[in-house]
Amino acid sequence: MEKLLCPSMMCASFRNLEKEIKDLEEAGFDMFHLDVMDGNFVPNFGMGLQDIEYICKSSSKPCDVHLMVTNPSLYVEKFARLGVSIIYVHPETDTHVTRTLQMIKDLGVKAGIAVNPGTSFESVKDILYLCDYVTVMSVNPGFAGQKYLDFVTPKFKKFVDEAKNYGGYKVMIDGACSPEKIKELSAIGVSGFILGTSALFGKDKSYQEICKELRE
Ligand code: S6P
Ligand code: MG
Repeated sequence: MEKLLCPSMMCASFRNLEKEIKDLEEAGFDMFHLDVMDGNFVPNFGMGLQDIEYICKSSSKPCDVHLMVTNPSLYVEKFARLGVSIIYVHPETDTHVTRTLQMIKDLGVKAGIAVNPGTSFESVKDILYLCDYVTVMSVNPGFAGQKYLDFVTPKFKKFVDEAKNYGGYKVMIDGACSPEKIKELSAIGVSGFILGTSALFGKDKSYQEICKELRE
């Protein structure tokens, strides 16, 4: 199965963002993953509207935005207008998440949820009909460079196996996604891989070499 390889741009060098975008595109990565954090839902701050706008405008690849913010429904329209292709919201922080997911779809954007390590399949199954993508988080959201949480692994299989019953959403992994995890999880049907410090950034190899190795 074709893998969706998605660099997480909060891990890129902001000193020369334009070159980072160009090098990653030329290396063959598929989609840019853009993390937004509000210092409330997660104890950290992430990229803001201007950063997202800059990356979307500078890149010829699709971008997704991962809203790690309280009450995401207040902001989906703003991000949709910047030209992102997927908006992920956290069901844990949205009282009316089905309304938010429908709002995202009505704006012409693919709708996704990102689920915390402690959120079960059962607790979100009723909203899966509205999801085009499900990102399973294998670290607690908020920071790059954390350790993979092993207890999350069975949940990938559960979401993959159930996808056919809910309209065929795609399953992604976000958090400590190493080359070994890509191999293991793509074998069980995970489609997309969000790449930060574990597989892509801060390595001695070129983006080109890394992309080629990860595809193989
Ligand atoms: C973290 C965020 C992620 C990270 C990514 C970093 O909350 O949502 O997208 O950027 O997980 O990857 P790594 O390999 O450093 O954990
Ligand atoms: Mg993310």
